[in-house]
Amino acid sequence: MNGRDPVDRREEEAGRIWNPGAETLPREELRALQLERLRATVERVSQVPFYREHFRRQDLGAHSIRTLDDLRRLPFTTKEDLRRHQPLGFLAVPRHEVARIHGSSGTTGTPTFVAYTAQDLRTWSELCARFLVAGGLRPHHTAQVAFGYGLFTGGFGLHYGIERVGAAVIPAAAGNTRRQLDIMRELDPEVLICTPSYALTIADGARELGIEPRSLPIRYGHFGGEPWSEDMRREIESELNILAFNNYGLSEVFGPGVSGECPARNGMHIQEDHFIVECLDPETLEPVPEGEPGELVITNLSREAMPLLRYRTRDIARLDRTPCACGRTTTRMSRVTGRTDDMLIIRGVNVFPSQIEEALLRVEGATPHYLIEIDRPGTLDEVHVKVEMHPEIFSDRMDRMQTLCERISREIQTVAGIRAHVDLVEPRSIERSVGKAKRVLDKRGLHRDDDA
Ligand code: DLL
Repeated sequence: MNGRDPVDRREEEAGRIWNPGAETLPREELRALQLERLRATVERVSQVPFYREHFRRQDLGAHSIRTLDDLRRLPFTTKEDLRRHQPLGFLAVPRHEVARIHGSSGTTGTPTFVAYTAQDLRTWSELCARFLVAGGLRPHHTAQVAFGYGLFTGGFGLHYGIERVGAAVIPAAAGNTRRQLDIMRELDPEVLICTPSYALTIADGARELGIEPRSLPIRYGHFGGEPWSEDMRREIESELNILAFNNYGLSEVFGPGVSGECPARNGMHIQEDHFIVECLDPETLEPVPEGEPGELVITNLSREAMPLLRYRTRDIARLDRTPCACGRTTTRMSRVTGRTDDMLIIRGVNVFPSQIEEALLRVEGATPHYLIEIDRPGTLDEVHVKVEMHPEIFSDRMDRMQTLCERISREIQTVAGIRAHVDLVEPRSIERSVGKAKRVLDKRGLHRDDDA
């Protein structure tokens, strides 16, 4: 079966480019195309009261965009702006031209809706097709989508991308791990599509049922929608014997499809004919030095229904403009290392949950299933990290457990620079997500519990 293919052959297969005309466009031509599309977008959003008002005050318009540097004259758009103009206050087309409406994955606050025209839906499928093919999908393949279908953009976005490639899609949707495994074993999909944490849940679920996860038919995984680490990739790849690819996007600027990895897996190629991505210091809003981490700020270039200018994603990543071995000419972004707003400040130290995960994966016996609990019983913050152990390590021997706790605590101190109490918990005792995992329980009442 598929799972037995040598990995190198799979890497070769993943080497294709879906749309070479767009993905390998010489930089000069790409910049010219971006400029033309930016002007058209500015013209288009002059219909939107939020931008119209700003343009009027600043005396701006499509005519003001002479070079790409003029992007910096355009206003930022924030999640709060979208919320203030709900529902659909950013619509740039008449309502009857809207073909679909999705929404943010908000767990709190007002959900924000995003709209698409029929043309937007075609563009979106193209964007997803590109990264899916870059990561091995072929027309003769079958892909199982274990993302939520609904307002969340993951399920439908990837679904239509797969169809665009001409592959078969199994819209399994999120959850019911046992059913996912049954489907997988009956239908032999080569490709699995979900959040990275759910991929591990599927592997765990298989073991529980006495199925060796590596014997499952899948060969490629496309994972996104939440942060994950290089260590987690290794874990997923070895558990499931697949090649795992990262892809990034957010509903406000389309959904999945902003960027995705090629076989070099050295950053995600940004689809720059459809987006301009800036990397800015979140305080000064000036560009960070080349290659430094900063907040990604995204401008839509091709969207009809709801193009956004300079959308502040709050995602922290680095940009890499050096050429890639795959031949694509686009800028790459690193993994998202955190969000400006999931950044925890613990006793004055900035900590991202992804750092805790990195620490856990360095310790044999710990799993990447964890929950960070922060409290402030007196004046100082206290951190407890609940960590699930591998079943074979879990034992009644207090001394062994104590040593493991200390190891983990030391690693957390090294990676994240904070002292944390580590509580080892039984395998499978931390609630599993079928979508995006919740990693933080902040009881201090300081951390804004936002969506995404
Ligand atoms: O999560 C879109 C998506 C679905 C992307 C499926 C990839 C695959 P939202 O629900 O609006 O949209 O959440 C967007 O999720 O701002 C990031 O913080 C986070 N995120 C998305 N992809 C990644 C990734 C979808 N590959 C928010 N790595 C974004 C890290 C990611 N974080």
